[in-house]
Amino acid sequence: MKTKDYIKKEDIFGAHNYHPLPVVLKKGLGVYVWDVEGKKYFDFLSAYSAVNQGHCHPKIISALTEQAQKLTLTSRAFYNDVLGEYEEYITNFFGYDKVLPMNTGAEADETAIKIARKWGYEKKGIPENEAKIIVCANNFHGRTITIISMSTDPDAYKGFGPYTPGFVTVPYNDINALEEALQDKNVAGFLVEPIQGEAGVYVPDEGYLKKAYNLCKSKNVLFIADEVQTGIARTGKLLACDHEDVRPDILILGKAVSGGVIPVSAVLADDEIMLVIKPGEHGSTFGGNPLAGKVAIAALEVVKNERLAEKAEQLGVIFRDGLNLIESEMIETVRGKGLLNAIVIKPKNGKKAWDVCLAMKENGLLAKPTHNNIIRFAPPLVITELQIKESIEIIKKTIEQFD
Ligand code: IF1
Repeated sequence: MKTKDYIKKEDIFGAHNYHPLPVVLKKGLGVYVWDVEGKKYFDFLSAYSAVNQGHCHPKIISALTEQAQKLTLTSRAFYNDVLGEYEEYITNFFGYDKVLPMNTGAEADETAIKIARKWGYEKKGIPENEAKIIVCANNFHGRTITIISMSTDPDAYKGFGPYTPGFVTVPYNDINALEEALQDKNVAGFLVEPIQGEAGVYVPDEGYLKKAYNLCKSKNVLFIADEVQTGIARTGKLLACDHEDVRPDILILGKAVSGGVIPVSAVLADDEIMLVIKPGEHGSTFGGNPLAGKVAIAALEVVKNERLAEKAEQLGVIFRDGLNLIESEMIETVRGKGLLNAIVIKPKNGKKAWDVCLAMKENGLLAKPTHNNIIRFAPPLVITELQIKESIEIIKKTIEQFD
């Protein structure tokens, strides 16, 4: 089968809920992926930052295969001999009393919302069914009905109503708007992405998160950080909130918790908050399974042992400097933090970000446009300085083809 045959099969038998770049991948190792024709590429998407540790990291894969031969799933109806070890590891790793293990990012966001609402009723004294969660315009937290209910993007919510009530939207990076919304005594939590990924790698002003956190504290409101995309070393610190020394009351993690190997997500909080959830009130069949536990421990060990946060910080500077040196009127802006970056493309002769991504693919680098004119660059954090420089050359050469 050739590329077009694989694409045709998906088109016939799969729902049409995606519009992928026309490349069919069959192998990945570290920062590289290979397509079915044998062509090699730099992966500058990393499965939307799930593969921070690089494709098929040998340590993570060996944890996977070892545990897969012993025990994969018990459900939470019984104890298993890995979950406690994993819970101890991840809570120590991020510095929280407790973890609630789930599978996907959306589930973890939903979990955080449930915890915040319950906390609002039991601890803050909000009248039953009146809790509100403040969210930001242009957020992305996943695809469930409740999550799209807090989206401001018509592609995400239109046609899928009726929506879940209980959300208040404020503009992102607007501290005054947040302060005003916090006047409402029924607010239980403020849910925020430290950098908005889907919005196009939108980095808020320095100090925004810290001020937002302090405002939340002054109103007895939980500061809930969705670090599904920004967490686990991507932005140059273990968590993007670490850049401002903010410790979220509820921390939401997903994607790279498993290095992109299997779906693993996690919600972390201290006892005062987490213990409002009682047996039978939340969970999932796969959440906390022993395979996930072993994979996540290995994936987090890689982050620490290979100093991926420090690498992301250093290489991010080199990468943005390199992009800023490209002289082209097609590049309107370069922005980002660590190795979560984006360029804003100014269309030229009808050529848009999509065309640039197609041309980069031909030149051996994979990235995906968002919102028509933005290209996100997020390579695996195991990338070397030499590889970063090679990548800059590919991007430069590609952009220059349009001049
Ligand atoms: C898709 C975007 C990225 C997320 C944050 C929760 C979730 C995500 C901050 C949900 C998921 C994804 C999912 C992916 C595309 C993608 C994405 F472009 F849509 F915005 F990464 F930038 N919180 N992000 O970014 O996690 O349930 O998917 O595990 O194909 O929908 P999930």
